[in-house]
Amino acid sequence: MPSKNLNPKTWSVYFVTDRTSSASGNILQDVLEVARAGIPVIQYREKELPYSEKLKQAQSIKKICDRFGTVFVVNDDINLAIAVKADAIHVGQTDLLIAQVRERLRKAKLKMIIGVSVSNPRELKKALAEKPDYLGVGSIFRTKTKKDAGQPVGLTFLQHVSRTTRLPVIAIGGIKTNNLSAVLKAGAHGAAMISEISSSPNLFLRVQQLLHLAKKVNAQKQRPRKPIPRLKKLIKPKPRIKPSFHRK
Ligand code: TZP
Ligand code: MG
Repeated sequence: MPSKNLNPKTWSVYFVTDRTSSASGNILQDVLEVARAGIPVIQYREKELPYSEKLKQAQSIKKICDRFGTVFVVNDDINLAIAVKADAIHVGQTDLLIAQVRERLRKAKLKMIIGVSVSNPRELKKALAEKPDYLGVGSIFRTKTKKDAGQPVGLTFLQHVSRTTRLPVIAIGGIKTNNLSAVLKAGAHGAAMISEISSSPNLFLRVQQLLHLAKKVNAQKQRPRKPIPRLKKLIKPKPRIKPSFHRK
């Protein structure tokens, strides 16, 4: 099994499943394409499905993720996350408290990365006190994918979160190829996407393009800025020649 990169700061592009936004309608096929393209992380997020069906799908996705060295995250459902031995669990504000998640993991003798969503300063304060392993911030832009996403929080809030904490920050909501660069420049370590990936006619290519772009932007962010040379030193002073009538 290839090793997985368990540092959320390296999760530049993060795929979240959603059968209702999938062009193929087959999330296992989507997951396979996305994993094959080298995405570092996939989250299983399927609402309103019977547990037995979710379990079957999650088990298959876990296998694909293990085969490609992709981190496997389960959304919300701690029972499911434990049953499939996910690498990580992501909880929203209305889901379990992180303390409860930790207690369940301790009893199951499992270690998982824990992510939590924040969409305003109050939630940020609460989340920081709970000490998760990473933060999901959003919805950054308007999105049709999550009906109850509320008002977009925008790049300003994302920038505020990134400056407030040293925790890894993953942005979500309305992120597309054409705004990914702005999201990463605002301080996010990575961007989670549903429709931009799942509604693409070629998921493999789309993910490769997104990864390439994220790598370029993140490399620019990390490069130390060249100090601007002092102008004075650059402009050599012209030798002052006294007008000849002054010379003796
Ligand atoms: N949480 C906040 S916005 C969102 C979730 C799950 C939906 C993101 O979907 P899309 O299609 O990438 O905007
Ligand atoms: Mg949730």
